Amino acid sequence: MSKITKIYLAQLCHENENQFQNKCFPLAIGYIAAHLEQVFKGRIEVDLFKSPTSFNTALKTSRPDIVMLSSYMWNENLTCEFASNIKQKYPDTLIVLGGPNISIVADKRKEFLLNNPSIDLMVNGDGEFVAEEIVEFFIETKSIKDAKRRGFPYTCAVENSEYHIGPEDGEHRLGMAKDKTSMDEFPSPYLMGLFDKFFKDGESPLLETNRGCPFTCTYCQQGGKYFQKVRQFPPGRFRDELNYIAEKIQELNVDITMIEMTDPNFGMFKRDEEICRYIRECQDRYDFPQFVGSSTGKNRADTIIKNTSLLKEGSIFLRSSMQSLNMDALRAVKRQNIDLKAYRDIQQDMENKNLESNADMMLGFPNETMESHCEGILTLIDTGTKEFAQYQTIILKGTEFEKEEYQREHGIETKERPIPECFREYKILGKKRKVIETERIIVKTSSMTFAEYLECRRLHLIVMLFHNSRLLDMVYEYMISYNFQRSDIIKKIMESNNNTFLNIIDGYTKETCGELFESIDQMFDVDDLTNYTHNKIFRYMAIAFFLNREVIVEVIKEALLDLMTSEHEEAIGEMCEILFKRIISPKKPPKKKTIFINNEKLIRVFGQKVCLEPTSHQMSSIRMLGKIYKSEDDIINKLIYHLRPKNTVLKIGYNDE
Ligand code: B12
Ligand code: SF4
Repeated sequence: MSKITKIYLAQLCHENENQFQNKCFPLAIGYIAAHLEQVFKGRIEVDLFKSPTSFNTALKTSRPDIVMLSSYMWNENLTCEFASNIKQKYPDTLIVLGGPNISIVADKRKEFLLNNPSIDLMVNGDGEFVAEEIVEFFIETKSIKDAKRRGFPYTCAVENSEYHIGPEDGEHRLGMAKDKTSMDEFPSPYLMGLFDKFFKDGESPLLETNRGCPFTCTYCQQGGKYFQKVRQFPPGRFRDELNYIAEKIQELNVDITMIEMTDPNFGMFKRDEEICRYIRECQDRYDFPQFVGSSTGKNRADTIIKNTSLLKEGSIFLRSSMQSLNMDALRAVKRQNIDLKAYRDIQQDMENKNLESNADMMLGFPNETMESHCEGILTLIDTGTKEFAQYQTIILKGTEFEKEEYQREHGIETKERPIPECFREYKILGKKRKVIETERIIVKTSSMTFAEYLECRRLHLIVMLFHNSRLLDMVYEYMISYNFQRSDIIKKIMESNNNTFLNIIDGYTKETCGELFESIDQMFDVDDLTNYTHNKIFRYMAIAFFLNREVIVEVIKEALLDLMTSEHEEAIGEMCEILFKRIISPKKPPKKKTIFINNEKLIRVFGQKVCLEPTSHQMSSIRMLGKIYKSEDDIINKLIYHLRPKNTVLKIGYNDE
């Protein structure tokens, strides 16, 4: 009888005190494992890992024939550490690295492989069919040397960092290869039970209904030609996966309330109507998912709104990824946005349908200036954008941005920053290893100085505190009824001279600078990196909301008094008392409160009373995260990162809304 080939697939995630840094199922290795199981039924044995601890335990007890590792920017160094230690212990094990975090530049791939000689093969793009070819070959030959010489599609080895691309480019790709399992027949890791062991961790199931993106953004790994063709899984498969997940959650009685969609443009396709209908059916039957995390499409807003409004109210966030409103910057990153008038109409339509939206904005694009970046955010605030994801541009592997010529052309300068919660000392196969993950972010370009970059970061914190939290909702309504714009108060807050508030902002700016390093080597010299590895904006949000709540409300009051005439003083005072009560306390479960209004001006706008109330998603998040992040330190440094800004204040309703 021939020997069963043992394959370990690991999509590792940093863990601290048994908590994972990112809380999603390891979908990529699930797909690869599902396909391999189907093809090599009975000839292989697969095991999937997300936890470095479990992976380490498994490796200590038995030798795998093949190890398949997924590389993302948040686990690259951890993954390479494992690869190196596995190779030392088991030199005959074939080690294959894949995933989105692989350079598109052949020289850079070569450099990486030279630095990581334990990695035998490195695969770019879709992994399923290439993994099949590699496993098939290795079962036959058992030779690492031959596997490295063989030339699998989009695969390289240190001896040859150019890709081998076969006569048919699409032959190794799911949904493009002729005579291979099609999208319709492709096995689901959920339905095969491969993910059953991950439910107990209480993380969000990741689901994919399509793959590929028709857009071409140069800072994004999905913007390359390789990803342009969108391939779709049948909706029925998604329905079955969702119901399977909902039933598993009930059966195991675990606290999982949300799913995360991987589709780069969720809701944008006509057939997404069916997908959304299935989500709604599941919500009605199982009260799950209470929240759907997704990156919604970049155009066809009417289709997206129509489709996603089928879901339960408040259970999805639409992401209007604007990134920038500066045409020169957009041209430099080959991105097209919808025009602002259409965007405004969409915000209005979403408001009418009670849909929440979020706009992605990126800092650090070529040709972007401090003025255009800040103006862009303020303009979007006035169009009714409820929340901003304010990203810094990272030089990601697999994108145009990583090319030296592109960086030179735009005067791009970068710094290394430790990724929050991705730092720890591990014991890997008996050896102690300090592992740090970093991101290389743009802090200066030909059009923006470093000082201007910091100024933009200060605006980001202000937007996070006052706008993203929804704390100003009531204030905005009041201001608009007196013909002010929302951005007027944000501009005033930017000019605030409240001392305690300025100290908070200064602390944030100092720590923002302090977390920027020239290289990863410098980080190893720091005694305790813990203080550098928390997301600064969320840390300062916790400092502001949980330790300085009265200051935050004071700043709003001062800004309003400065903006509006003295006849509003009483109304402002009463409104600020309500705002104070909206901010949750991390240690007390939030409760519903009804507040009667006295001031005539306020009554005219809001009616006789307001109701402050936690949403059910907020309650369950606070319950779940409260069990994990209990210490003062964790509450300040980690809680809001996972809770999300919107959940830091109670929902507000007017009269009996
Ligand atoms: C879901 C998701 C997340 C989740 C976490 C996902 C997780 N736990 O794995 C959340 C929401 C937390 C997240 C956050 C971020 N993400 Co994200 N995310 C995604 C997303 C949308 C889906 C990932 C996925 O599961 N796809 C489906 C699977 C099947 O595809 P896949 O991962 O590419 O795997 C296939 C191949 O790569 C290959 N493969 C993978 N592993 C292996 C291994 C072997 C051996 C082989 C042969 C092949 C192979 O085969 C797989 C099947 O075909 C992708 C974009 C996308 N649509 O893929 C971005 C993406 C992974 N994210 C990205 C980024 C940049 C981020 C953020 C930094 C964004 C930000 N600025 O904050 C943060 C970082 C968070 C952090 N600090 O940890 C980048 C990563 C680029 C890189 N070089 O690593 C991506 C690719 C998007 C992009 N903009 O380019 N993300
Ligand atoms: S940023 Fe979004 S739209 Fe642009 S290429 Fe990436 S996934 Fe597609």
